[in-house]
Amino acid sequence: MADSAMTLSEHLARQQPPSLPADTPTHKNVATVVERFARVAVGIAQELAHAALRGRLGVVGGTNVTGDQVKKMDVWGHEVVVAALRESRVCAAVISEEAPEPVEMKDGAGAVVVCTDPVDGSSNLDVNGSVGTIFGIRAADGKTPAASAALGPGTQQPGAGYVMYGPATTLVYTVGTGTHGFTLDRASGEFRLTHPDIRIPRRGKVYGINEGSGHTWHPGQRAFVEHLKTQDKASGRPYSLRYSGAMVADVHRTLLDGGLFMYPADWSDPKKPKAKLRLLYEVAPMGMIVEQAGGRASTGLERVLDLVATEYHQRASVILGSPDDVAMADEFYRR
Ligand code: AFP
Repeated sequence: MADSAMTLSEHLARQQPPSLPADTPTHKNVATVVERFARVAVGIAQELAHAALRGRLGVVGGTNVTGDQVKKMDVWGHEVVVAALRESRVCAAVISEEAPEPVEMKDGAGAVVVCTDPVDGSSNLDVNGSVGTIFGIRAADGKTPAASAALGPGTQQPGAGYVMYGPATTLVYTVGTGTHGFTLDRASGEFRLTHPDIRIPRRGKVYGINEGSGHTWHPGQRAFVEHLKTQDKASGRPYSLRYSGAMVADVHRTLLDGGLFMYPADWSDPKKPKAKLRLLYEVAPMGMIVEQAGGRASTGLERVLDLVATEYHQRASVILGSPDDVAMADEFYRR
């Protein structure tokens, strides 16, 4: 890609988000958050590349609020992301996977609340697999605690994004004007536009899911995956299975190639289905990114952006990807 490709800052400056309710933050505040994540991602990518050499791999001991084993990089990632957002002075609070309670930021101008998983997929770290950073942005409402403004449906997000740390470091963001992808030029430290206005294919050929948990799924989910695996040349089946164990990597592939990423709930007790992924900093941001690329994001029973968060670390199931594929999944849930 030529050095002349647009930088992230130039691109953000050209976006004119659709008109939002009066209490939503200005585009400038949202753009500041995206730029902060870009800046911090350069440091995270560097640290990931050297983590084994610096003794940063492995666990610190204990689990986080959502029950995952905490890795050293999770803790470090949380600290650098929170520090970068504090310094931005546009954040009123940060809700992070690695902190049981939101981090309130009384010294900032406080236009936005950021929900983030600083190092998502961290169980991949010890095997040199891809990981990511996910963020969703919400408007602050001036109330105390500031973080409570993040509760509510994902349709209220003025922006969302993720960074994928793979062979290249890629940043994908949306502020409601489509979904755009950038690649880090390591020499200059700039993210440059490499994937403008990403449009997800209407249908794909690949599905990603942890099939080992198949026995716990909703009957509609089980029937749907069986359908995807059943040979039928005319409708392009069977689909292939790809699953990395890092949501960012699986969503990124789905966004570019089409198909499905699914993390369904455990329906072993149909009265209390239990999801794994987190609504505020995994499911809702990815839902917005995929919808802005022309895709769909559903639980099988409803649109994920309509799910109302009532708790900071609330969980939700998700089926996201190509619009025709997700519509087909919904149909199986309805049967
Ligand atoms: P970790 O950050 O604890 O590795 O969890 C990653 C994750 O939240 C998400 O990125 C993956 O899609 C999902 O969990 C993988 O979960 P399974 O290991 O249960 O398939």
